[in-house]
Amino acid sequence: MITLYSYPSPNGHKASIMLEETGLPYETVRVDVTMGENLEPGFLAISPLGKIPALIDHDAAKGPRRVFGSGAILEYLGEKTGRFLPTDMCARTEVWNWLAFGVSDVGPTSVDMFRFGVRAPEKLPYAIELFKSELHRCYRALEAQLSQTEYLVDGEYTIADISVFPFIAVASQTAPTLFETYPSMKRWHDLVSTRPAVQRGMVVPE
Ligand SMILES: N[C@@H](CCC(=O)N[C@@H](CS)C(=O)NCC(=O)O)C(=O)O
Repeated sequence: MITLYSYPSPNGHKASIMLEETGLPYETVRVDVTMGENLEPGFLAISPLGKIPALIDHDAAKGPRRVFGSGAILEYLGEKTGRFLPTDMCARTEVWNWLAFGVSDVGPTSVDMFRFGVRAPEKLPYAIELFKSELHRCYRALEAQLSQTEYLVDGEYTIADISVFPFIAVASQTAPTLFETYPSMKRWHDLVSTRPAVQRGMVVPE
């Protein structure tokens, strides 16, 4: 059994999509980050930064094991199940490239855009323009890749797709005209969206 600690958000959804895709048995503990539950000592012992997602694998070799952060969770579950992670070294390296892109580029830039464009009480044009331009830099990179490959890494759905998809899904909802500029990104988004495990994972926790 796996215990997933999460909250409805793109990073949390990466973990729940992967759990749904692999079919591993899991339970979900909702950690309300808006109420500070993520900063309680019990959760910090699992996720030192106090961020979701995190999980405990109670069936790991050598006893229960914690895994925190969406990238580590995708990699861990990919290794544990041997699924959505190619064995061929060339393809595997490409998976790492795009997995890291999801964790270090499109994810944080989307969050910064939301913070400075929506949340900030004072709107700073410099910050808004900077993050907008960085976000479109990410989208251009995705568009270029997806105009050549069905999924992010060749014709195979992998943890790289899961690492990026939830942020593109949210962006397409908040900016309905986004896909007019990025047709290949739309094709890929629509393809990934049809997966039943993705649909289930995107609503965990409720
Ligand atoms: N690098 C982490 C980032 C996780 C993250 O930013 N989680 C947010 C929710 S999407 C969070 O827990 N925020 C609470 C906080 O920052 O206090 C990952 O890829 O999972």
